[in-house]
Amino acid sequence: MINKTVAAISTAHGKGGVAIIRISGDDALEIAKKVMKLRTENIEPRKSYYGEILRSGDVIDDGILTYYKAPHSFTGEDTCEICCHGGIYVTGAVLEAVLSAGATLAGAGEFTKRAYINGKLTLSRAEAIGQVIDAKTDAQLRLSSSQARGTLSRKIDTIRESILNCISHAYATIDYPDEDITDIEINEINSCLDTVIYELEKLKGSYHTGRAVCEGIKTAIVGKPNAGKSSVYNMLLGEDLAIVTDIAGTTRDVIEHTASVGGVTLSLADTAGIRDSIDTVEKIGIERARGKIESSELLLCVFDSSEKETTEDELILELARGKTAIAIINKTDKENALSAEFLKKIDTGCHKIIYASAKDGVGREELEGALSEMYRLGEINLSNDAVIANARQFAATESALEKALEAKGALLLGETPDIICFSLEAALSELNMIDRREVSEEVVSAIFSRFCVGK
Ligand SMILES: Nc1nc2c(ncn2[C@@H]2O[C@H](COP(=O)(O)OP(=O)(O)O)[C@@H](O)[C@H]2O)c(=O)[nH]1
Ligand SMILES: [Mg+2]
Repeated sequence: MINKTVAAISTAHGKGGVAIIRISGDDALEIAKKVMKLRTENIEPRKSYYGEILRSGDVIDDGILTYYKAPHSFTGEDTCEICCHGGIYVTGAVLEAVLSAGATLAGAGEFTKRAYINGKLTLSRAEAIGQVIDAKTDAQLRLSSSQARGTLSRKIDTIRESILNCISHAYATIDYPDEDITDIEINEINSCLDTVIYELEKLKGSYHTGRAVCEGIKTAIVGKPNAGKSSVYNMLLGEDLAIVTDIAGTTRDVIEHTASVGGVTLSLADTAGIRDSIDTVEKIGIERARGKIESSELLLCVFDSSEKETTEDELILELARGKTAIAIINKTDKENALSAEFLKKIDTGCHKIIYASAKDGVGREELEGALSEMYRLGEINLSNDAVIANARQFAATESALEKALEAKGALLLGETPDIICFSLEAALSELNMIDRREVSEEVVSAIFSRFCVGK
């Protein structure tokens, strides 16, 4: 138990209509009563009370107090929220009053951390709350809000139960070695294990989408000078952020912004056109562009279709080798001058071809569809499905799957049940890493709840 009562301003720093100062811990109500002159002594939970707010005996503001009694609060502790006027100075003054009345300033994320420690939230839900606050795109909001409500945690619970089920069946064969139940139990373990493996594979696969939505894909727009890279960039961002001119070599440095395209979050870099240049500044830009290509996962290769291909276009295709690349054949409002042979090369070298006219915003929808398909957004319901959203969760899922596959291998090889159990317990503890729960006690109680007969 944490006894220290903490407080902080829970609303954003800045001028607003109202602000909330949150106090959490055993002394929350006592502290709130010290700083507020209320009309009653009897404060009931989940009700709001109007009063004046005092600092060193002076009234500095008036506002509303709401009290949440432990454990029915976000943190699981006694919590008070004081709602005051939302000026920067007044909010700071109210916090100061709360601190002088006995609270300690809360650390970053401390309320959520307390909620986790007090068992009000699983780790993945706590992480998702952070993502709701950080969400910059609609897809990010839908996904993180669903995980914050426990979608992933519930899925993990279901898989855990299946693993526990396998373990108890395996233990049964250890506990009753003389009885002829082995074949039936082995079939049970086998089918149960198949479910576990299927679910873990599905969950692992969801990271392909979860990562694209939450963490974002490092993407570089590349092409020769004047192909229309900056125009594509602006089209995707919906703003004129990069300078577009008909002078080759306008973009001389790498510029980066985040764009949401078809639900996929792109960390999008516009680069200097790749060509041989004698201009020093442009040369540096080109070097940086090459570096950007190296460090990017996805390339949007822009080709100018109104002119015959050049060696620079060929070079772009070469640079794209080994990367995930989408070809954007731009300026389709003009007559095509690219040779059939080069178009064929693009087709072989790139995963998708989008015909665009960036100047007129044509091609965006097609690109949205392509990205949504590549990152399987159509197969996942972001508001309802369990989705792995970060590397930590992914690593645990992957390890759990490895251990489950190990158990399956042992089962197929006819290994002894204790070897199978060993891998299953390892799978369980890996999976538990996602929400950081203790393992052993669970394993024990699950086993005893099934095999208490005469033992
Ligand atoms: N006709 C036509 N012109 C375009 C299109 N996209 C870009 N441009 C023009 O091509 C020139 C170079 O564009 P820009 O985006 O600066 O190319 P970058 O050098 O690759 O960044 C500008 O004059 C643009 O207006 C398009 O789809 N159609
Ligand atoms: Mg440019």
